[in-house]
Amino acid sequence: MKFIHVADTHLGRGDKNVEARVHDFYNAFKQVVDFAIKEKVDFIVHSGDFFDKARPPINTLVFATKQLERLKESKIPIFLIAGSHDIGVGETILTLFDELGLIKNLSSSRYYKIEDGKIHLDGEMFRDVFVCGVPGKRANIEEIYKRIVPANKGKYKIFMFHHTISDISEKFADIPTSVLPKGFDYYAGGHWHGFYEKKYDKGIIIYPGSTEFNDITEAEKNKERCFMLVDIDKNKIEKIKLNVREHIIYKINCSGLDAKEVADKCINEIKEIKKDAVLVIKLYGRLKKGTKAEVNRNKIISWGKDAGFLATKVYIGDLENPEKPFVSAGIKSPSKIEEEYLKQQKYNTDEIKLAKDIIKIMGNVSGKEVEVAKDEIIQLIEGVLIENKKD
Ligand SMILES: [Mn+2]
Repeated sequence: MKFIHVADTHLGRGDKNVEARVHDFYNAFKQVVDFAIKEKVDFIVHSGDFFDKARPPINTLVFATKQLERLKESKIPIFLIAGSHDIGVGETILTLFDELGLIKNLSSSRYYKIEDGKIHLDGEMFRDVFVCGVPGKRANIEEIYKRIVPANKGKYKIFMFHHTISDISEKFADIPTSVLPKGFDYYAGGHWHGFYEKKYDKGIIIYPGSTEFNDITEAEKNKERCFMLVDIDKNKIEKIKLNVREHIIYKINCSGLDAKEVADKCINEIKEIKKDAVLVIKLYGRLKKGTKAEVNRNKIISWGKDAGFLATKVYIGDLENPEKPFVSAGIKSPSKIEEEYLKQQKYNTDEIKLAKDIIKIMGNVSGKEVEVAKDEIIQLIEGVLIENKKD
């Protein structure tokens, strides 16, 4: 018996200014479905973040429905849990797909009952395989794990979850690894977007990672995207590589430059030109003159377009402005001081508003909410980019 383990497909995600990137996320999932049908796997487990939002756009729903119907026609069930992105306020669209019989959402209330303070996971049997899981909620999650009692059935047992374990990263951990229930053969992880594997109890924990690059740090850390093919009888676990859009990343040192010289320096330094790849330029160092807001990003972007790149992204987060004397503090509020400082750096009113919104979000971040804050910030920035595009 063979199954596929996939996670974090984030359907509906992608750069809103580059339509092709939205299709890249579709294409990655379609590769999984094609493979499943071709290899005649028995079932699929998906560890959450199937969609990027709890209420995805119509186009995304059309795409997902067609792919799930292909699986249904081939009699390949897909067992799934809701990830942090699938869970919105109130219901998730997964309920609809579950009701239509296109997926089995094992994190829905149909699959567990609460008795004497314990959470009994009933899961689902597929022949002699037992599959169960918990949704990617964050609130009180450690306590919830401690109350979990999975049903004891099946010859081969799969536990699906959508949390980062402390063994991967203490900093980003949602749960200590040790709260995972014991006795499973395969711990199908999601939420952590890179590949990770580790033995646990008598089984193995595996995170295949996301199927596409959700942000630049993912493309920077690991060029590969994959899903898992597991042959239960042969006790064999295989990584299946996905064919995803190439990201070419350049880090360009701008120390001692005038802001006006930065664009030309970037254009001169880019030697590797690949048609249809995403070009990522990360600027760093302290400028000698001008401010980072004065870097002519549009010149770099339009050069990238002419060179044939699908998209060009220029990041100025690590670039520093020339040293300036401090603003006198007096009895002003921190917010006022931030604003004055940003004005002095020649940012315009919209940019100052964006910066203040970001500072506000970051001021409320605790370790566990980093991903949520990151999403909020990305949305803020994308919002501004779209606004500017309209002008
Ligand atoms: Mn995710």
